[in-house]
Amino acid sequence: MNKDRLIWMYKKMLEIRLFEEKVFELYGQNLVPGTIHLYAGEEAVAVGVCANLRKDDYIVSTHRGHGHCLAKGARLDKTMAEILGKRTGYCKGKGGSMHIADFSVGMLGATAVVGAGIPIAAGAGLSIKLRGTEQVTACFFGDGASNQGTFHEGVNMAAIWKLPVLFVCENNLYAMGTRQNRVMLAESIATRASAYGIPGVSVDGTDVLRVYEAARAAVQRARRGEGPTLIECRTYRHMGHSRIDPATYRPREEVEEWLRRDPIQRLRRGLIEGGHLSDAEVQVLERAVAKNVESAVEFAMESPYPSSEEALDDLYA
Ligand SMILES: Cc1ncc(C[n+]2csc(CCOP(=O)(O)OP(=O)(O)O)c2C)c(N)n1
Ligand SMILES: [Mg+2]
Repeated sequence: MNKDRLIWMYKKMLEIRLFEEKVFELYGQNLVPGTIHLYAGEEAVAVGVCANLRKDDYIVSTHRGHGHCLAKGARLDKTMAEILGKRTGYCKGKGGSMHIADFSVGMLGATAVVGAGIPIAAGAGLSIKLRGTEQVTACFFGDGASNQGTFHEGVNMAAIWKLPVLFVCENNLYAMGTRQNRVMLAESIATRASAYGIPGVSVDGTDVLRVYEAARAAVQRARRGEGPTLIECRTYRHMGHSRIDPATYRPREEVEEWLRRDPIQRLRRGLIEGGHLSDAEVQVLERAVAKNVESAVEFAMESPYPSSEEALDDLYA
């Protein structure tokens, strides 16, 4: 893979991690309304997929959506402002963490309703097909969402109409406190693809290169008009389900094993050992990313809250 793309992927993954560390900190200071679902540990999924997408391609996100937004090119400052409920945010501060959308970069939106993004992605795929634009839609969702009826209906329709959609399952082994093996007998979610007559692949979601390759093949197939692919990325969230969940239901050895497989540290080692960047160059890059995140926080902190008179603006009635 070319060096620029590798570096872009490292920067993006790190940006997402540092951005969310700030969100976590600000939450602790009572500056984040609602709750937050952090993506730490799963960055390689959003970044490996979005590295294959054009600006006019679409993504559909979930309740754990900050990483998807940033990987698709949403702005750090407007994303942070939205999370803090500020008027300068993507939804003028009225959506918050779980409802960010940025149509200008093809980010069609996050949703708090588990599995609800799957039919939306199929619909976006149908729109692409009717317009004949060779765009694609990548739909992110969790292992839990793959047990919803929307998964069956959305994937089946996309399959029969050969819609250009990547169904990207972030299998982090848990849906809130419920382990995957308690609610489904199939070990791999990718095997479900055969029920719809489409390809299903399962990859190590902590290795951004494996995710990138799987997504590349799926994007090529979609742009050729051959239909959707189901990609299962085996990954893990470093933190609890949401900010208030201490995740005591997870065995310590399991957590430690996955922490050792941190996708960001993994690519960092690869970049240095592969001779793409020196240790010093990596540090320069890391400082630059941290500075960008810092500026986003400053922007969001200095921005005003929406006024009460604006509460009903932009609402459908
Ligand atoms: C339709 C619906 N049912 C239940 C919930 C409550 N809920 C929020 S997140 C979640 C777990 C989702 O698990 P998964 O799809 O694996 O995504 P993850 O949180 O692991 O990223 C549940 C049950 C919801 N938001 N929507
Ligand atoms: Mg899950």
